[in-house]
Amino acid sequence: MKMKKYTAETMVDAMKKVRADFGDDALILSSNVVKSKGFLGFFKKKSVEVVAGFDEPTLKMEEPVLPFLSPSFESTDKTSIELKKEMFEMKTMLKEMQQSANHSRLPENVKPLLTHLEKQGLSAEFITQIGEEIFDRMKAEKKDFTHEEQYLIAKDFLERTMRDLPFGGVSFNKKYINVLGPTGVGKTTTIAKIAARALLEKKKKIGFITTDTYRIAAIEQLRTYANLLQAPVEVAYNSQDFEKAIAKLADRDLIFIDTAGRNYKEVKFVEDLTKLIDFSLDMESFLVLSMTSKEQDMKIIVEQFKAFSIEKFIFTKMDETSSIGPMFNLMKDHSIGTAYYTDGQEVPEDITEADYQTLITLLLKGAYDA
Ligand SMILES: Nc1nc2c(ncn2[C@@H]2O[C@H](COP(=O)(O)OP(=O)(O)OP(=O)(O)O)[C@@H](O)[C@H]2O)c(=O)[nH]1
Ligand SMILES: [Mg+2]
Repeated sequence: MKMKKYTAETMVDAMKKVRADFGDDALILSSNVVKSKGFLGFFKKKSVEVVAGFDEPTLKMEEPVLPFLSPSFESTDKTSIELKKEMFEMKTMLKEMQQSANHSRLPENVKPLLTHLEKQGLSAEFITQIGEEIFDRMKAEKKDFTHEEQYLIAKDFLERTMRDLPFGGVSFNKKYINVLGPTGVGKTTTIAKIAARALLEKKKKIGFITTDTYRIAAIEQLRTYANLLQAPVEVAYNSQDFEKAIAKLADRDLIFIDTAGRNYKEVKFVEDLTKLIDFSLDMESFLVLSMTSKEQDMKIIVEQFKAFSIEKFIFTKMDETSSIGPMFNLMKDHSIGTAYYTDGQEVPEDITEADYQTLITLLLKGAYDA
């Protein structure tokens, strides 16, 4: 993979540069907003730093390659996919070895807890830290701990890791609530749930803008919810429409922005968003991820959206999984907390404002079930 780092004033400019070099198939490997120090805290400048990569096309099978006639075949082919795969496998193996070495230092009665956390999909690093903590405390107190005592240590460790991150639903301090995320994760349904609660429980005047104009059904889906809530919907096909929608909904307390689910691993779709939505508005942006997605894919999506100042995550489809470890891994790795989690299709019932204590209880639940 070819990689290159770009710095630009805005995400849009950075994306343009990436696209000029690598085209539509570029992958964003990381993105960050960097602030220059400025003079005595004045003249601070924000810029966006993006690392992008491009996978070079590998050998096509139909190419007449005769390995025995070409001594370099094995090595050239290996440099591409094979090597990357081997590296990945080796890293995974090393991690597992390190982890089991750590586990083997621990007494037998700690294993059910660590095995439970593994099943929950908590990262090896996280589990090792918890194991170490229990081990150190046992050493210090020169005794084995009961399951209850271990549970409390794990709970305490998880709480310390999570307590400084932001948790809880919309703040109601910002007028615009922007909901982003890949296809089909539950963005529109979740918007309807949050909006209904804002209207029913907080008596807010709500409105909607949808920028999801790729499918007629998407507009209709949002309209159906908006009609039930007797709230206006504006459709924005381009940035001019978006500005007009903002003006039309000026009297609203809260405006929910629904976006199209696209394959956001591709730069061009992320770039489309920046062209359409005015991210400089007084806006809270949430990234919606489904707990049924693969963790590796979620990680890439989070990287792609980092420069959008994601306030918090929203995790959906909790009802369709029994392992919620990846949620903790993502929060810890990116220092982003969680606003809500959803656990069903019913609007507005199936949504809960997240707090870390409840999530930790859910993660540890069943640790000692035989
Ligand atoms: N089981 C379950 N299903 C959910 C949950 N949230 C949403 N869904 C379902 O997931 C499907 C997709 O939901 P949408 O809200 O249309 O998802 P979206 O992200 O807006 O989809 P696109 O706009 O196409 O990207 C629908 O069938 C929802 O009912 C949840 O928490 N649990
Ligand atoms: Mg949608």
